[in-house]
Amino acid sequence: FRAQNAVLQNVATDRELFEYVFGGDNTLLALSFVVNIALAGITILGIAYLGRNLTDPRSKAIAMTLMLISVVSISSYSGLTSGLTLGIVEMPPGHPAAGATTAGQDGVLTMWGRYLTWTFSTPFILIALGMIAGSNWTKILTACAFTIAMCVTGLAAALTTSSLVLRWWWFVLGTIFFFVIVYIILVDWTAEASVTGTADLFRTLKLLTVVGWFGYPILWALGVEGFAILDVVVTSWGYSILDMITKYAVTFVAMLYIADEPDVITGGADYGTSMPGL
Ligand code: RET
Repeated sequence: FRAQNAVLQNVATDRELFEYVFGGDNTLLALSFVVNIALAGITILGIAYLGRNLTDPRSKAIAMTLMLISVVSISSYSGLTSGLTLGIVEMPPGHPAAGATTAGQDGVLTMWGRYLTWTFSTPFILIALGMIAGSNWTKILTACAFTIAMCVTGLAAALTTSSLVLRWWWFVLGTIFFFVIVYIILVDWTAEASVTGTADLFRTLKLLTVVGWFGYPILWALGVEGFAILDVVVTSWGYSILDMITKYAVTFVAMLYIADEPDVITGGADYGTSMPGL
């Protein structure tokens, strides 16, 4: 019981974490959260504006899916900003940041809310990409299941304090799941997009997505969770900038295209958006 109590006393509250981030010396870290709240808000409004004249049911479904990416994002960054989804986590023996202290407590600042909310945002990115490619639900939902698995293993890797080997084991598992997604995008959806008539749009989106998504595990490994080469401010800005590419840039590229050429999608699945007989 005494040991448990000691652990509990070492748990930082959301208010302590909020004060640590916004209390003065960490303005850059705070900005890396707040900027994305603004960008997600602008993106939601941008989609509403660009999509105002859409009539094609499949284009509307894609626009709605794109909007949900930023709906999750604005919530995710609100969680980080409020301190609710931040934590101070002690690294296991052998980790380069073992023995570190943050805000007077043992451990490093962990933005675990990022890994949690990727679980909800990345499926919408993949649903939108899969629909643009004209793929079927089997492949779209397979990609979604693997991205959820990938993000949850990332969360597990970040929060595991029992052993260094197990932290990296989670990371390896997540990377294997990631390769399944990369395969679906590069092989299946690329082929399907050329049949569907969206090859040009898909090529741009694929580039932004695959290159952007590779940045996340690299940043995880270099950041404070991994080899601790980058400090938490650089890591956080890294993720925030990657989010700008993989979410907002992808959204605007897709929306501008769909708003301009609503009948661009000529083949592939219709996802139940059309009503037979009407
Ligand atoms: C983790 C660690 C485990 C191994 C791998 C990872 C990959 C994460 C990725 C995240 C993408 C996030 C996006 C968020 C947008 O909202 C979890 C870092 C491979 C690819 C696009």
